[in-house]
Amino acid sequence: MEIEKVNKISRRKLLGGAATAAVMLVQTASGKAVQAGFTHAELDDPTKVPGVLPGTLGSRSPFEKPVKAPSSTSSRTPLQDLYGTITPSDLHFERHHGGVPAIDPAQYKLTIHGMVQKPMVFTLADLKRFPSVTRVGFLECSGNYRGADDGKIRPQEICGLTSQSEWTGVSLSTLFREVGVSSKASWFLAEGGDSAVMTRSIPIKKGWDDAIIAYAQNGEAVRPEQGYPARLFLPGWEGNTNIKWIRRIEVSDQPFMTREETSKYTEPVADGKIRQFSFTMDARSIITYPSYPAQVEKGYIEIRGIAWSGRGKIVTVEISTNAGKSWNTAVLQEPVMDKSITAFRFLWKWDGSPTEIMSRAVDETGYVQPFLKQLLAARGGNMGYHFNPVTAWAIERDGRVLFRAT
Ligand SMILES: Nc1nc2c(c(=O)[nH]1)N[C@H]1C(S)=C(S)[C@@H](COP(=O)(O)O)O[C@H]1N2
Ligand SMILES: [Mo]
Repeated sequence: MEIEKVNKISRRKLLGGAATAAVMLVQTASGKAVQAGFTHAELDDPTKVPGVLPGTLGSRSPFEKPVKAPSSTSSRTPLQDLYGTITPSDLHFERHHGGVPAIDPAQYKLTIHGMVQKPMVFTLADLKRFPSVTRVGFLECSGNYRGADDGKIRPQEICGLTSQSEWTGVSLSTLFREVGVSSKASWFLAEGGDSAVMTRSIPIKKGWDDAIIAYAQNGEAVRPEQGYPARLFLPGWEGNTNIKWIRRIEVSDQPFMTREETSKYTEPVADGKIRQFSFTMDARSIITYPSYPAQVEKGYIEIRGIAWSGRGKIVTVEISTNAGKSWNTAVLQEPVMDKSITAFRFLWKWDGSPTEIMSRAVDETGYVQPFLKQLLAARGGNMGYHFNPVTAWAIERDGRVLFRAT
């Protein structure tokens, strides 16, 4: 049993008493004491043993071990292990093209120049002096799709390049007013201070609309992996345009045609042409419970999942429990927010016969999440960026849950 495993080393043997609670927490944070665990006495009756004293950092229960799934280019959020809509910051997906840079916040600068009245250089302290804004929003890499034939893939593999945070920073429009952006400007370049020096051209309209230079994430400074000390956050737009470690903005009257918007982050379409500047993330949803590797039992099952759209609010999530023959409406958990992840649920009574369950999101523009077949038809059979197909889960006779392509 799980308890036996955690019990191998006694916490008291390891630390010699409650006075060393702070030491234990430091060790826990570094991962060393995570498997240290508890004594039998503690687990049998926690009311008979004094607990650990308050410390300097909290930590997860050693019984809970959600982890990102890393590759050399990204690491994916364990969507199947999460609840609600906010991704814990240490489980936010990561995608970086040149690693995570070390940036001293005291040295950090953001330069804004080009078609402006007054080019300016802002320190981090300068950015924090401006009026601040906070909003919840999802971030999704446009390369966020993986399928498989054998069915043994989790939501993490299928679309774990989606996460959501509460972001705080200064509106880019505030900085635009400060430098006096020209009325003739139509684009700006955003440049990162990492070894990839990632650059993207963004229409100036988005900058005036809801773009944020974010220096905080979920109530604390932005994490290094997410762009510390400051990143561009463009609500609803493809992850790649959300330049991390942002150090320069150049205002212009045309796009800059950088590598990431010419050779990459473009999609083939059916007539053999290539679609460029496909900024908005289309509506998508996924059932996160039950999903692989869960096994379910006959009777009532609360189907749970998340839905989001880069175009605005989610208005409906439809659920099918008979492989798409008929659809029911899921309950959306309030608050349903603009360009944000919305949680949904649907109470289902499984009679024990094999079937397929799936979810389909509809956003406020009327856009309906497509099936994989429809997407492939529209893209001339090519896989690529901006793949948001309906995901189905096969429920086997023995209750095992497996991925099914739609
Ligand atoms: N400077 C810089 N910004 C970057 C990247 C990068 O490699 N360098 N990767 C981009 C890509 S492809 C994505 S999907 C998002 C990922 O953001 P996250 O790592 O905070 O989840 O950051 C974008 N911004
Ligand atoms: Mo990305």
